[in-house]
Amino acid sequence: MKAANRPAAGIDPDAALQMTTAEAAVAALIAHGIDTVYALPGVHNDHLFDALFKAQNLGAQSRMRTVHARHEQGAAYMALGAALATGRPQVYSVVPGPGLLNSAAALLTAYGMNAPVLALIGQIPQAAIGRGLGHLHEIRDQAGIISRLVDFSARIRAPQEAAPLVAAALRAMGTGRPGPAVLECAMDVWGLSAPVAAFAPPAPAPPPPLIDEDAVRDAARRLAAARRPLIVAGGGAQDAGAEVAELSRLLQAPVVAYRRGRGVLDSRDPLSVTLPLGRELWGEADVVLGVGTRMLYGLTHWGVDEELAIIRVDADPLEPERFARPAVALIGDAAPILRALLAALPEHPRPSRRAELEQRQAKMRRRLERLAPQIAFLEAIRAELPEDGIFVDEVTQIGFAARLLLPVHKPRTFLSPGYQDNLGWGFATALGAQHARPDVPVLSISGDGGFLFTSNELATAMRHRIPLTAIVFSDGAFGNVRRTQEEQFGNRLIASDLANPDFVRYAESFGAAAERARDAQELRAALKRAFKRRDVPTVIEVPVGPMPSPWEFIFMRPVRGAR
Ligand SMILES: Cc1ncc(C[n+]2csc(CCOP(=O)(O)OP(=O)(O)O)c2C)c(N)n1
Ligand SMILES: [Mg+2]
Repeated sequence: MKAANRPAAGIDPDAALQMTTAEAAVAALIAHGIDTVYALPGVHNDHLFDALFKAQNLGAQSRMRTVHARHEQGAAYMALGAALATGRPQVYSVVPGPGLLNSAAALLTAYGMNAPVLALIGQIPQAAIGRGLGHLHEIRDQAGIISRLVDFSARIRAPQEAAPLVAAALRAMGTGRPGPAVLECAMDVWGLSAPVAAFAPPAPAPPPPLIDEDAVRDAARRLAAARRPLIVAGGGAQDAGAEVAELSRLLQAPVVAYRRGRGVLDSRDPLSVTLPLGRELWGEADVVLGVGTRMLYGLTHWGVDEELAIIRVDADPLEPERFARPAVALIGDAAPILRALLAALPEHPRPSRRAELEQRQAKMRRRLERLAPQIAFLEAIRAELPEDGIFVDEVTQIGFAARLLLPVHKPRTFLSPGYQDNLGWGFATALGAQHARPDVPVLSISGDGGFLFTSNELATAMRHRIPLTAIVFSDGAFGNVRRTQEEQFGNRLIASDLANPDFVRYAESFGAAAERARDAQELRAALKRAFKRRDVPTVIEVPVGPMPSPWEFIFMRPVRGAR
């Protein structure tokens, strides 16, 4: 029996057992292969935590771990990081009202990133929901609020509903466009006890959507005839790295990636390009193949015209037509569709574009030398972070530069928040990634602004012995905002200077290892030490000055269409 389909140890799958709703929900999660709940408890969820207590003592194969955080956003970001690093669904649980809202930025980010995160949210007593009596943590229309944040949500109203709703939520999270889901449960319902089928077998996965063979042939014909094909890879291509690489080789098509698509094609391949060179190539392309990407930059910044045929591969049937109807839309998971496309493409060798792309990469690289201070730090990071180590990006100067310049070698090793670009997501998300992937080093980078959003979770890293390495680039400012005020608002500086703690002493006060690195060389040495520590987190403070702006390489003028 596969690990994911196993009933909890000692449970006869066919017997009905007296169980609480909470116990049934936990047994169902375990049966679906979930092994961790990131959580912050409270009275609404007491029965759930009691069920989690009992589940931590089950046999090694069916044990559930509970990892408690110090703020609900920390718990939710940790689940998000674990989901992104593993590609598997992850769970968090918090109290209703303020607990839900505290976790909402992470839930929003999970939605934007199509990340399979299941939230178990408490509720006031079932009979009081909707009456506005002022129960603890009551919030008006919690179910309505949730339903605007995620695509699948439901309330568990009885013990017998727990396992089927867990199964339905997990299935919805992995069907079509993946994404988060929420299950609510009233505080008195978690504790209700009834005979429950001990183990609801996971609902069979719906058959994958049939691949539209006509559309595949059409796409293959267009790509085969293209003179300057280009591939744009997004987050939806992360599990199709081999297929994208093969298509790129066959077509000699460069692959553009920015935030979520980094690592799909190894940066060492000269056909692997980031945003600024991607824009040049977009201007020359006759056929663009978008794989698991909204293609926002191409479609809305760089421009489209009649000469450009667009082919979209997307798990979400609504996505390809959002901006404009593409020449061809292929709906479903990227890997099987690209395999069908590869099978339909005639094998006719094209002249190599390797030398051309090497030369153009070198030229672009010379332009990007403007970002020299950032590049020096990124070189130190790449030199020490192993190929399969995970880099967690932030909304900070080094992060912006990393999206353009950090070589990324493997899928799921560059975690970036996508279009939410929400400051402060990084540290707690990285903590979840490191918890779920103890086998590889995870590196979080933050500015001094973003770090203090969730740095309280250093206490969680200590409590659960998570050996994350975190760099804090400290410029005493919301540097990105300050630069805008300097350059565009007559140096009228407001709300952008920061009073900081001593980050080394701050981290040490939690029991973490900490040091200060004054330049790229010192950072490299500090990283070498940090990645060897596998028992405590490490914080490295890097004091920095203002850095050159990356924005000319990100928000760029159109290269085609109505300019
Ligand atoms: C949730 C959220 N709030 C506010 C912002 C706006 N914002 C973008 S960058 C930035 C400043 C970042 O400061 P810091 O983390 O110190 O990085 P630095 O630019 O100094 O390197 C702010 C406030 C945002 N992107 N997300
Ligand atoms: Mg800063």
